[in-house]
Amino acid sequence: MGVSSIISVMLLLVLINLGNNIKGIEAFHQVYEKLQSQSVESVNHLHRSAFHFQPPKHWINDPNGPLYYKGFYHLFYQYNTKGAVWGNIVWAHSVSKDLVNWEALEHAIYPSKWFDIKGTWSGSITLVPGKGPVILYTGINQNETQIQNYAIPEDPSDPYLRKWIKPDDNPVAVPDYTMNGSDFRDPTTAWFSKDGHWRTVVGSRRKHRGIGYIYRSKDFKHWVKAKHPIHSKESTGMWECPDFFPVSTTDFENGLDLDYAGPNAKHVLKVSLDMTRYEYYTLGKYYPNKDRYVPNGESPDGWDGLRFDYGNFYASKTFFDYKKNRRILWGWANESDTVEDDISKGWAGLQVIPRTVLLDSTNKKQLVFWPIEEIESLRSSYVRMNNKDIKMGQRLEVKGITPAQADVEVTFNVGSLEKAEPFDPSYTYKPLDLCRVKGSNVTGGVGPFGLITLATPDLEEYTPVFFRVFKDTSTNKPKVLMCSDARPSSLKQDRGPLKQDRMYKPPFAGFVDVDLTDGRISLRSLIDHSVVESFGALGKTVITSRVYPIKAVKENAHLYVFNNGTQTVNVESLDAWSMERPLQMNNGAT
Ligand code: DQQ
Repeated sequence: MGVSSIISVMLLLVLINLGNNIKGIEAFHQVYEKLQSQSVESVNHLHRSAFHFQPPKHWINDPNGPLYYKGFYHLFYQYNTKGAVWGNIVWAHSVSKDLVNWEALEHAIYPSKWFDIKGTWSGSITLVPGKGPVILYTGINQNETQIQNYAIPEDPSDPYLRKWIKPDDNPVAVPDYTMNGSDFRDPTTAWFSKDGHWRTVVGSRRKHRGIGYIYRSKDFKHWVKAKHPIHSKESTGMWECPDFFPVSTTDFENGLDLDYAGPNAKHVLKVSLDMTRYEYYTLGKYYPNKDRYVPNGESPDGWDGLRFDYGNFYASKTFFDYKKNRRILWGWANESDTVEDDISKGWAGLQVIPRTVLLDSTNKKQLVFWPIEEIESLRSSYVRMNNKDIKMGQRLEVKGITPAQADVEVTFNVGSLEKAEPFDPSYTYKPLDLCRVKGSNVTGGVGPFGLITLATPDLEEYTPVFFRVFKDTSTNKPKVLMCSDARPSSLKQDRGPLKQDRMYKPPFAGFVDVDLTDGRISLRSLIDHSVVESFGALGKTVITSRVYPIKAVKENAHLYVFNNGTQTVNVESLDAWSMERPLQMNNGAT
């Protein structure tokens, strides 16, 4: 092959890879103008989640706000009032005392004024002393320009915060001549600094450079753009839903509020990339005097960066929970079914189970995420397995619970790493490519081993979540891959060749930073009919997947632990629970 053919092949591979990446999680709310107001006749419950946050029908996307206020957790979210695809977006509003049961309230914000007549898009809430909660959100004006507005509660003493006013002195920030009016959105929760200013970050881009503009205000009404963005990065495209917050480097139990300015903290900047439909974050240092954030360079600042979740998860947002001193993450998991099926089932999208966010105490180089403890109140029937060896090719069924609606925690011990396959660090393999090639049935040395969720007994349909342990040939240390593979999840046929007519069944994957010195690695999966949220090594690597089996549904779904590696793996402990439905999940919402 000549040099030019080699270059063409390489280019083709890059393009294919780029195509795959851009396809990403297909999370984006595509605009289907004809479909967005198609009313929902009835709701199909086959794949509806039981204990995840969902309204009774219609489309949802980004979590907005969240806030703890006067005894209630408030969740706002982007919601189509008229149908099951993206469109007609309002800020829907629900409240909860426990983050498990939710009461739907009237919509908080909807297009009604010149400064948001064409859209009320994502934003945040800040608790402003003396004023109460203030919403910052993106409004779309008549010219389709994205501008930033504020809204205040009609009655801040109402713990439900039912009614919101959008004052006439809006907008508070408009794009200037250097900025792109169609890419200027999603203001973050603001933080107060010692210099007497509030600050917020608004996502944007200049050509292919993703940008976070920082704005300052003394009174929360007049906002001035700082001279430089807080941070920007070439080739990352539009930054949607930025999130910026501190984490403690010494306290691994509590979260920090945004205005924390003491020692022993790092900052996190997360952005949601419109180009790839994935998110990534960096850890770094915030210089308040310069209005700058500088990533610490320990992880990539770009497409290959660390992720809150390596699966179907987007537009996420954290908030500080004053009740329990923790930082909580919400994120949206879109459908990956066909558009026609979304419409016929009458709903699309859910919010993942809220997760606490902390710096990883073991390496201090990444975050760890864990489902909020409140979700455990839904656990009912319980089974346990102890000290069971699983030999190569073995699969043990977890019986006695409802596998389609379950919480399962398992600790594996892999014993020796002698048989682990070599991992050449010079491979440019991305975890996703590795998982695509080394699926759950491809025999390895140590692994693949893990859980088989939403399965038929003959494995016609199944969603495996598993680890595969390699040995880094340069350091001799383990390199652990975690996969959640939707490829075998459903027998359902595509409706046609177009993207919208195909179910998206990707393998999702990430590496897990563990040294396995004691041989142990844990896996927890929350399984809820069409969503599987998995937490590797106590939340170091998290993967959410959406799947639509047609046989492995409800009481016909099964759950197994398995091992397809030559090395026997020990299940030190496995605890599994059926999960109940919350008593109240947005009943009666419109
Ligand atoms: N969704 C909102 C936008 C945001 C995007 C519109 C992210 O504000 O950028 O529904 O999913």
